Amino acid sequence: MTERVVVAGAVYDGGRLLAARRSAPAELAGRWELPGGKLEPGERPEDGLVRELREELGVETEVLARIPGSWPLKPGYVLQVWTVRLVSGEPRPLEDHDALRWLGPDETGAVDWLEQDRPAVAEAARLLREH
Ligand code: DCM
Repeated sequence: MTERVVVAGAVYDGGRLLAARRSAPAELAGRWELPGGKLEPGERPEDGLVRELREELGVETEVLARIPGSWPLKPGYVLQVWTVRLVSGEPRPLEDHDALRWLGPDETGAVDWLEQDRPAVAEAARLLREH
């Protein structure tokens, strides 16, 4: 069986990283994540990520680079993460989220991230600090 890919974005703007609090499903609600979602069959990861961020946050984005790694989710799914630049719009929690926060590079420990997002968040914060 081939694994389905969940794409997520480390969205940057003004030297800060965007964190999104999930509102569903119940077992994930209240935890923070890098926003994204499931790729459609045949969809390029970069295209799927731009689509998901448009649907979930109402923003236009540009995908910059892959954060190396692939993290297991529920059986049959893996998480892959890209850095993303906000191009236009102000993110709003339109779908799947009930709060958003912009975090500076030394504030990323301030929210309760989903376990599977933590390695990518650490790398995203390191990249922000290098800037
Ligand atoms: N997911 C995750 N980390 C992310 C984004 C998503 O663990 N940064 C998980 C939560 C869901 C699945 O991927 O189990 C699909 O996400 P969604 O419901 O947002 O499509």
